[in-house]
Amino acid sequence: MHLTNYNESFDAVVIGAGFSGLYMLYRLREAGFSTRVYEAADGVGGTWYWNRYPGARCDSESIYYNYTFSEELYREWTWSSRYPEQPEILRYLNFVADKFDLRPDIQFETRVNAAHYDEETKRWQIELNDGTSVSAKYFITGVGCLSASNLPKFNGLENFKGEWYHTGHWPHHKVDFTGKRVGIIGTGSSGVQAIPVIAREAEHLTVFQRTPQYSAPARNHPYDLEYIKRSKENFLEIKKQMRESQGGQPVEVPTKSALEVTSEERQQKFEEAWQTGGQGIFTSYYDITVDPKANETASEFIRSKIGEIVKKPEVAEKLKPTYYYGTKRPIIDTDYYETFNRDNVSLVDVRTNRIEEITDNGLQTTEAEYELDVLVFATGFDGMTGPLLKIDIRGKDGVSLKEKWKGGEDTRTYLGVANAGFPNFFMITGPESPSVLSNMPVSIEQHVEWIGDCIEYMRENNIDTIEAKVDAEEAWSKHCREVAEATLFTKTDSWYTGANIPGKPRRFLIYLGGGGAYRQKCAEIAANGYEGFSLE
Ligand code: N01
Repeated sequence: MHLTNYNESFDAVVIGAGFSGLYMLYRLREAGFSTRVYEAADGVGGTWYWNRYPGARCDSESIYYNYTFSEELYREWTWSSRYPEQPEILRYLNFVADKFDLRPDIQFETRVNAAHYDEETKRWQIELNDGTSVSAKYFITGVGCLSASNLPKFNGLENFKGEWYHTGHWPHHKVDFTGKRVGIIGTGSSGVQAIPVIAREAEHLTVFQRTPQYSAPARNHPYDLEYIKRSKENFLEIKKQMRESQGGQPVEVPTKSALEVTSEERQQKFEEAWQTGGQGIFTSYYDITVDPKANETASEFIRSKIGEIVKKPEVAEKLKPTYYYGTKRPIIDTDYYETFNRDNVSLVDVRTNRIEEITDNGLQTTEAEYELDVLVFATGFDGMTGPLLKIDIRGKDGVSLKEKWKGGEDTRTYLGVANAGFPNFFMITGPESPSVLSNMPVSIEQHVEWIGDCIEYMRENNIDTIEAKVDAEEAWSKHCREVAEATLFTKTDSWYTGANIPGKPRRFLIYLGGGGAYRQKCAEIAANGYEGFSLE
């Protein structure tokens, strides 16, 4: 493709109007760069626009799951509860868009099909799905890590006479389950949130489970006004702690091994975390995700809780996971295991009772046919690289990102933000950055600010292009893999490793060195004149 008739040209084009794109637009516009955001949806919100399934809510505490770049914004917005539901988070992002008057620079209902780097003009040529094209000096993706939904290829879906939905592309109208026989495939975070809510409405809910999951109670509750007032007063301290912390939340860093304490002490700690709700078990001891024996203590604690909660022993057994706890995203729930005590809920283990096909009337497994009126796919996403590879992104010599990453066999980036061979292209929370194993808004802000500073630096120093060097990229990618290999994360099949997508090469693409340390590293690289980059 060589586009010459640009409809418009900008300093920067950003894809996506979620947490990433909104702040990137604000940051660049404040610095005086002409910026256009393209967004496929008809509104802002990104993840929180699309994931409207019943029960969708955040699993980071709300007072930390927001922007901290503006104290005024932090003080103006008040969260209702510890883990607010999707509509409230979407309202927040709309509030941000209105407060900073972002909409005039966002073109909605527009997809970027392709972005090609033109070596002559040193600009990106960006092709949109309406047939027009624009050009930009800087091309920035804010496409998220989990926006390419995964609909597994089940034979016969086209014959199904009922309604079907994917949690990641939920319709905007209310889906009424009343009096209906509903089936749900998938028990990750989305399934675990949706199952209790659908079960309360449906005539019958059949849960098709491939891998049982560890989940802990969220113990969501409304915030009291005094707590909110204190958090606003302590804004600067909270912001500092979030930015310096390992995971983007002011959580006490565990200093003890699960194996150096007595079993009574450990049990008490896990029990306290269980009663408090949230991710406390995951952060209880420093070796939970690195030492199999330490991991087993937490895994067994949750399995024993499942045994206590679920009344039918054969159902409880099916619900007990065996993989290393925490190496798939630790889930927090409201009444998940309890839901399997309801008379209108049944559990099918599709590892032993395999799904053969979707039929006109429901779902056929190797053992039975389940008649269904509604089928819900809570089957997740092609994570990390999926959203980027949906776009035809080509750098120097017309090489595509897909080719550069060898179809996923050799995905490598510099800092998760840049790619050798792709000048002036930045990825917000790209592969090999802390992204999904940190509190996303914090990691997003760090990338946006780093990219914004970099672009300002280029303007001040009359630099046309910035491009990651091959050896710097190689070293970063190797470091990323070494850190991951020292943990149990790489030992489990999960979307973190790409194992959820048939045929996707297995590669762990999240930087596990900690958000605070990563932030420092990025700052040092910038302070040293963008070490590891060629600037021309
Ligand atoms: O997706 P998942 P998700 N046949 O990949 C099953 C974030 N998130 O949408 O485990 C049968 O975790 C699959 O089985 P298995 C969060 O980061 C956050 O739930 O692969 N089953 C699994 O059970 C999360 O981690 C929140 O064996 C099939 C399920 O589908 C990420 O998004 C809320 C199958 C997919 O689980 C993804 O979560 C929601 C097949 N062919 C999501 N293919 C918050 O709380 C897949 N499965 C903020």
